Amino acid sequence: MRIDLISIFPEFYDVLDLSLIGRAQQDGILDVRRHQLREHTADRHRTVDDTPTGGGAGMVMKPEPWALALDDVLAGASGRPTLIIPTPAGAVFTQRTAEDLAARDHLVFAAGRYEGIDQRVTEWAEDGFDVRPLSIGDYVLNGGEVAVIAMVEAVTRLVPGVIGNPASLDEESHSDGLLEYPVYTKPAVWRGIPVPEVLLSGDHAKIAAHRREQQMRRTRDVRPDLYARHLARRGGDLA
Ligand code: 6GU
Repeated sequence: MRIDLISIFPEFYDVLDLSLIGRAQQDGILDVRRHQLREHTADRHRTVDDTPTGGGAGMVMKPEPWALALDDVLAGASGRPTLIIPTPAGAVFTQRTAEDLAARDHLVFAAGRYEGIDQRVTEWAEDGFDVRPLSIGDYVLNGGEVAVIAMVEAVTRLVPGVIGNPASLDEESHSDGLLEYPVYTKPAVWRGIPVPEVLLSGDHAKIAAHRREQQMRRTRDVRPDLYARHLARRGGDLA
């Protein structure tokens, strides 16, 4: 999978050289390319922002540097890449979004700063890209970079070969609309607190039933919104 990251702070993305994503790059599974948006400006100050048309607080990212940067990416692309524009005004990125994006060959992330990118860039980009404005939740960040890192991590761990043990993807939180069950390791009693006895029984059916119940309880208590949706689809409410 090819991933292009455009930002005025491409250094944010240095963390992607660590751990599993760093390894996947070394292994040639991921081709991550960082781009400095300011390289697509022509003035002495390398200006990327301007005042909002119509007035108001803050600054808006000028459209032209984005068009030039995106045209550069397109020039080296084969098909029609997916362009993700991180914005708190986007549709919410979920595990389903991650699964959808993980099946694509080429993702481009355009991280804005300030109050966002001139809206016409979104419209213009539809010609060459499948454009997806996405938010990572209902709160505001100073810029899109941290959101991009979260999305890149959620997407790339689903790409075959990035994670050593793909079975670990099946039982995790959100994979089936419920939160993950609590996990334990050795010792069986730690600082006076025992692990649930059933987990030591060796009875795999009983363990699976226990874990399912824990998932349901946790989801009901912590995320009633997810629990209601789960019940509507699958039924099986807790006693
Ligand atoms: Cl994608 N960007 C910014 N700036 N803030 C956010 C966000 C994205 N998602 C939630 N808050």
